[in-house]
Amino acid sequence: MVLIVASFKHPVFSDGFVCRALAGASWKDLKAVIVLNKMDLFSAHDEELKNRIQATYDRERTGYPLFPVSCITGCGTNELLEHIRGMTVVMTGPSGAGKTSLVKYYNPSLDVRIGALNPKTSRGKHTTVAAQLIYLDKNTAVIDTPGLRMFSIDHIPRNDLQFCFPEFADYLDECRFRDCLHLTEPGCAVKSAVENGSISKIRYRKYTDFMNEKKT
Ligand SMILES: Nc1nc2c(ncn2[C@@H]2O[C@H](COP(=O)(O)OP(=O)(O)O)[C@@H](O)[C@H]2O)c(=O)[nH]1
Ligand SMILES: [Mg+2]
Ligand SMILES: [Zn+2]
Repeated sequence: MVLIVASFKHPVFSDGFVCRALAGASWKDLKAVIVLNKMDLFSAHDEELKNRIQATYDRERTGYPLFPVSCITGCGTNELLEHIRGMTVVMTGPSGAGKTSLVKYYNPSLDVRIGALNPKTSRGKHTTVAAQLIYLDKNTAVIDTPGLRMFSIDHIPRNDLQFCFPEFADYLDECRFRDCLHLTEPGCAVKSAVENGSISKIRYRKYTDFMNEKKT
């Protein structure tokens, strides 16, 4: 299972990063979970952003659980731990999102380095330089990995990217053309689902962005 650790701010939440990582996990048939860290920074005017993120990755549609957590207050961390108990999971996420802090939260005696954020850009500084497997209890382990600027999905063939967006699945057989790639084709059931709100516009937009990036 992959934990995609993103902070809801500092650094700013990136749908691009999260959607790439989700697609990458799906391509390898790995389960994925979204961890929305730094909820201690939440204030009243962040309500809209939080609702927007939760709607975009809505579990009913995408199948991905989302855990809002904070490594400072500990909120949400028990629910997350229950979800991963007994498994070995790998974390990925932008530099500075708080991956190492999360392991440290669960395992305070651990000697790991936590990075300071660049005060100008709120970006992380790649403090974790190698992957490290840490046991949280006898049967549960987390692999901390170096932060990434970007998660590449170049290895996913263009025609297969559609299968890496689980919420498209119900519509794929209903497109007019068998080889529909859900871009500009007429009679596309995926696009109709986006228009009537059954598929998130943001998720679909990421799909089209990624498709346009891919040449073949
Ligand atoms: N406010 C707040 N800051 C956090 C939280 N988790 C991590 N940080 C801070 O974010 C920065 C980057 O953390 P780090 O764990 O090194 O991120 P990584 O690059 O994803 O491993 C550090 O300054 C942490 O103290 C959190 O839940 N809330
Ligand atoms: Mg780290
Ligand atoms: Zn289509």
